[in-house]
Amino acid sequence: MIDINLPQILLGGLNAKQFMQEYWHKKPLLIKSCIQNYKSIITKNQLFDLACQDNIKSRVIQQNNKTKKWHVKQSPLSSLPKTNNPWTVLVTNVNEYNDEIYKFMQKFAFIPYARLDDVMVSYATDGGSVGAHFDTYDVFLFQGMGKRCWQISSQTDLSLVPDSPLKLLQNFAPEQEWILEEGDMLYLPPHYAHHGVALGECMTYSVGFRAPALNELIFEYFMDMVALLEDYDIPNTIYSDADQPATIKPGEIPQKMADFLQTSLDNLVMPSASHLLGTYLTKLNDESIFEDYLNNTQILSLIEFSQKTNIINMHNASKANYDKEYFYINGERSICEIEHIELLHSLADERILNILSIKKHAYLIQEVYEWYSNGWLIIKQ
Ligand SMILES: [Mn+2]
Repeated sequence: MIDINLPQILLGGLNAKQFMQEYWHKKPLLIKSCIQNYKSIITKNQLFDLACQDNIKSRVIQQNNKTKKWHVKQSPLSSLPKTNNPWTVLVTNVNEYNDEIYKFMQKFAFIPYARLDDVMVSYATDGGSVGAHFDTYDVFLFQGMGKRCWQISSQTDLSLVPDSPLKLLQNFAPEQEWILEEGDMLYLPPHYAHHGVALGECMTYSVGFRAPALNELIFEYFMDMVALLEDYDIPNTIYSDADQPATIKPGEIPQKMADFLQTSLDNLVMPSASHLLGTYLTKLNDESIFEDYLNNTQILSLIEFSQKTNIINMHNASKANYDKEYFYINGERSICEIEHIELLHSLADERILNILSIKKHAYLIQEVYEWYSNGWLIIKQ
């Protein structure tokens, strides 16, 4: 785990505690050379291969040199542009497909995984840009290969250019400008206007965070409720009213009928907020990644697994978190028995588990084995 009291080069000499107190979700921070002896994390050819895979979300953004018109193409991409116009390719969730990018993302584990979204990697040709815009999330913009000029503004006018295929600011008024070189990083809180232009070929890694919106959560909550209804044993009792007296107000809903429903509603066990968050936040981006993994991997039997394995890791694409009662993994919930709490919490926090430590817990090893057979946990060679 990251020592949150230890000054970090990644944060320009601040420790994680200071960064969170002073900058996170509040104001921008520029960090020069945030990785010692920086070496390329992902090459442009590796990125191009990912960009053109069917199941990966990517897009190409071009701006016409003459007309200045923007053109956006969403994945699936069969090829990348061969043009003199400046263009950018952006690939999302690269952390799920590339071990080095995954490791890079783990440097930010001083922020709850519940907030973490993904690492998007972009490649741009000289002059490539996605225009002046703002994002609704916190982001660390790390400069990989090459250089990019960033302009930022604390402006509150966030009105957008109408009828554009891109979300572009109508009145961008830059206040600060920096040239980011390999290994530099810029942190931006949400709604901070920014514009990055590639100076020569360049690659940028965006560690993006998500913050769930209440309307989305509440919608999800009720969608979950619908699914849960199938598991509920709802009595199909039919309203009966042998005691209904004759009425002179036939238009009035009988109180007894309202009570009939209300009592049953009150008795329903509603999922807790934390339960919803656990399953919602661990929902997978792309399940096919596990199918691909299982197709190329020899899965051990339960006996081999418990005898031969020492260390098991979360697959890069697996998501896990926990609350006081439950452990959530890839959208599924499982109860944390008291004697397993520490182990399951460390699996979610550290994303690694020592099998020796769970050998004496027969039930837990069964469960962990099931996750392993789903491809959710893996044995790294
Ligand atoms: Mn942005």
